[in-house]
Amino acid sequence: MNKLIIASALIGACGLSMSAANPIVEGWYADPEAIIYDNTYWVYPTRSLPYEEQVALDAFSSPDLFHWTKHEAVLDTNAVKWATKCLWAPAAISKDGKYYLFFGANDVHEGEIGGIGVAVADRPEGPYKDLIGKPLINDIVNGAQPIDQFVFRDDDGSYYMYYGGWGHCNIVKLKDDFTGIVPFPDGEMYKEVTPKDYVEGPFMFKRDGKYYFMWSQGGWTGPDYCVAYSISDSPFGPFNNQGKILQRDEMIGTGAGHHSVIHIPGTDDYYMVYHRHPIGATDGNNRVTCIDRMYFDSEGNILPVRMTFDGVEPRTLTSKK
Ligand code: FUB
Repeated sequence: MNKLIIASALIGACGLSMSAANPIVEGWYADPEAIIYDNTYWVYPTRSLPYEEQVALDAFSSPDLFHWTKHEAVLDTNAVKWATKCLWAPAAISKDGKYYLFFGANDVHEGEIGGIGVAVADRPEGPYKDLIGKPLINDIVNGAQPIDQFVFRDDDGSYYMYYGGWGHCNIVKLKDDFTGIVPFPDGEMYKEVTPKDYVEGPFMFKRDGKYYFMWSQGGWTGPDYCVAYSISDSPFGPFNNQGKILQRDEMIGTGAGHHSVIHIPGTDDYYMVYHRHPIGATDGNNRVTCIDRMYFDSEGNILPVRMTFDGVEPRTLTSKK
């Protein structure tokens, strides 16, 4: 029995409140994408290892944000003939009974094969197979490295993908079957939506009719990596930088960023899932995945997220997403 389970049993027996510890799982994991599938929380992170060793993605599932089960190598480069390394920052979404993982591969540069791919499975735990046998986006457009995609479903049923490293962010519209991208009404395929100080790791959610766009700033190997955000009336922006909401805390961790957000259906409760460097980390890849609560003020602004070692209280789900 692991230490967390013993602790939870003891605390539960004493009638005290308990919370899951941060980091939520053992090991170096970064860029966590969190999503709810059928009352279960799923987290799909990057294995934070040297690039050549990033040849698979693991997933973690939980009924309560406390007990996590590891699903090893849900996507492997063996299933993606064009990908050899740098499996990065998956974006998870389900549609029409299928589960999709959009992923970055190969740390692509101009003239190379790689970029953003898409894989599909019958279950959240995979195994995921390459959907189209080639990258969905290989080219560098508007200066954006094709990595760090996030897939957002708007209320009208449109699927948009935000993506981009190297300080540039594009939005594209996905085909209904996710096998490609389609033009916008003005004929453009890619629109740049880069906010001030943006570096990578975009994320979007909608609350009370407003579009909350979030991203990471700074260098991910260093201590100042952080998350900032913008509120807009449109999925296309403009996205004015409204400030940092997750950043280093010398008592807890540094380089906190590349996050995602969990919204509990039917509530106004939100969680931020992110990675950070433990205090004293010596390698840029020393990144661990954590969860803390995210709150809003009465005007809808996001309040700075307080990083903790305690994490969040266990929470089971009752409604379907
Ligand atoms: O983990 C690989 C890369 O590190 C991600 O793609 C970036 O966003 C950064 O977190």
